[in-house]
Order: sequence, then structure tokens, then C-alpha cells
Amino acid sequence: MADLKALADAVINGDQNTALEITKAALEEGTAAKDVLDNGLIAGMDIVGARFKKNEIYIPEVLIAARAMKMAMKVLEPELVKAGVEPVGKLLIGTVQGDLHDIGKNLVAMMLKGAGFEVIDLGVDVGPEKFIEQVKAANAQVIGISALLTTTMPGMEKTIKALKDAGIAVKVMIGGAPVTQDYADRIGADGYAPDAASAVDLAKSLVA
Ligand code: B1M
Repeated sequence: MADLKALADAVINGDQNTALEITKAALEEGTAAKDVLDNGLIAGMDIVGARFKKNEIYIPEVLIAARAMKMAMKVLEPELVKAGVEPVGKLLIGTVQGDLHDIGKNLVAMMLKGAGFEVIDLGVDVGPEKFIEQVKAANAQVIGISALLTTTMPGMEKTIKALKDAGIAVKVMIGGAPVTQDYADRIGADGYAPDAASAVDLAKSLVA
């Protein structure tokens, strides 16, 4: 029997090789890909998210855990596709127009992937037109926008307005160091998250 608890622990400890080995072994002995995902990788990332939220661990540990999960996902993903496992939800993410900061956005994207979301990362300096074009192409349920500069924050409002004008019904969540819940309410965003772990909870609530 595959030890999925050990797989979760390997993710928590950022042990890439062990995460990969257990994932391969589990698949070889016939464990369902979804079981490996839910009870191994996601279970591990859930704990990483909870510890990050309580400040028990910090960004480097989260990045290392995400890297271990990513390694295991390389062998798991094709099996999930074969088994027809649906992602928790589909989400587009990008840093707002004019803004090149992407460390926080990448962290949020990794945690969302860790929680079972299909994440399409549009990168940095993403304008309203690109969000609109890509959300139509991907048929995503949620758009996540990150901003690190007070001067680029208005780009979030511009994007929300452009989506409304284009008649696109998609949930928008925002975040980044200068962003607040008050700002999210003012510009009509569907949600705000102060950190990557909270962003996962928020995204889950937006697709529920
Ligand atoms: Co810039 N920078 N920077 N910078 N930079 C800040 C943001 C700044 C606060 C530094 C300072 O002056 N004290 C300041 C902004 C001031 C302001 O607007 N209030 C600033 C400035 C001014 C600038 C330039 C204008 C500097 C210049 O050229 N004169 C320039 C702008 C370039 C541009 O974007 N057009 C610039 C450039 C850069 C670098 C390229 C050198 C580099 C970015 C590298 C990169 O990202 N690839 C950089 C960096 C590294 C920083 C600091 C030092 C660190 C930012 C960071 O990565 N934090 C930053 C000062 C600081 O914060 N101490 C600073 C770690 C990251 C994990 O946190 O992004 O907040 P954060 O993400 C968190 C949460 O906010 C949240 O979750 C994450 C994890 O918990 N979150 C979300 C983020 N996005 C989310 C989205 C969500 C939900 C949650 O939903 C979608």
C-alpha cells in the first residue's frame, strides 16, 4: 500500500526526491491518481498553507514545498488527465498592468495549484484586454490580480470595469501588499486575500 501520509510529509518537508519516488511507486502499484493527489500532495500543501497562515513557517519553506509538489505533479498530471479528474476550478492570474512584481503572485499561483486548481498564469504587466481575451479563451471562473505598487492599483479597477463592460461574468479576486479589503470593496472586486493561504480559501469560496 502506498504511504500517502509519507507523501504529504515529503511535500511539507520540501523533499522533492521522496515526493517523486512515492508518487511513482503509488501509481505503479495501482493507487488512483486522484487519491495520490488528494490524500498525498494536496493534504501536504493544506498543512503548509495552514502553517504559513499561522506564521509557523515562512515564504522560503512554502516555495520549497511547492517545488516538491511540482516535481510529483509532473508524473501525476498525465494520469489525472487519463482518469478524467476535474480540477477544483479554473483560474487566471496575473500582475496588474505596469507592475513587474511577481514573487507574491507566483506564490499564490503555486498554492492554488497545490489546492487542485487549474491555474493559467498570464505573467506580469497584464492589461484589461489580455485578461478579457484570455478569460474568454480559457473559460475560467476566477481572475486573480496582484499589485505591489500604489501607482498600479487603479489598473485593477480598470480591469473590473472592462470585464463588466464586456459583459463577462467572472469572479475577480485581488491581492498584493498595498491592497486592502476596503479597496476591494470600493472597486467592486469579489474578494481580497492578504496572503497566499487565504487566497486559496477565497478562491475555493468563489467557485463553490
Ligand atoms: Co519593488 N517596490 N519596485 N521591486 N519591491 C516594493 C513593492 C516597495 C514597497 C519597496 C519600497 O519602496 N519600500 C515599493 C512600492 C511603493 C509603493 O508603491 N507603495 C517598490 C517600488 C517603488 C519599486 C520600483 C518603482 C522601484 C524603482 O524602480 N524606482 C520598481 C517598479 C517596477 C515595476 O513594477 N514597474 C520596483 C522593482 C522591483 C524589483 C524588480 C527590483 C523587485 C521585483 C522582483 C520580482 O517580483 N520579480 C522588487 C521587489 C523584490 C520589491 C520588494 C522588496 C519585495 C516584494 C516582494 O516580492 N515581497 C518590495 C518591498 C517589500 O515588500 N518589502 C518592493 C514578497 C512577496 C511574497 O510578498 O508580493 O506582498 P507580496 O505577496 C504576498 C501578499 O501580498 C499576497 O500573497 C503573497 C504571499 O503571502 N498576494 C496576493 C500577492 N498577490 C496576491 C494576489 C491575490 C491574493 C494575495 O489574489 C489574486
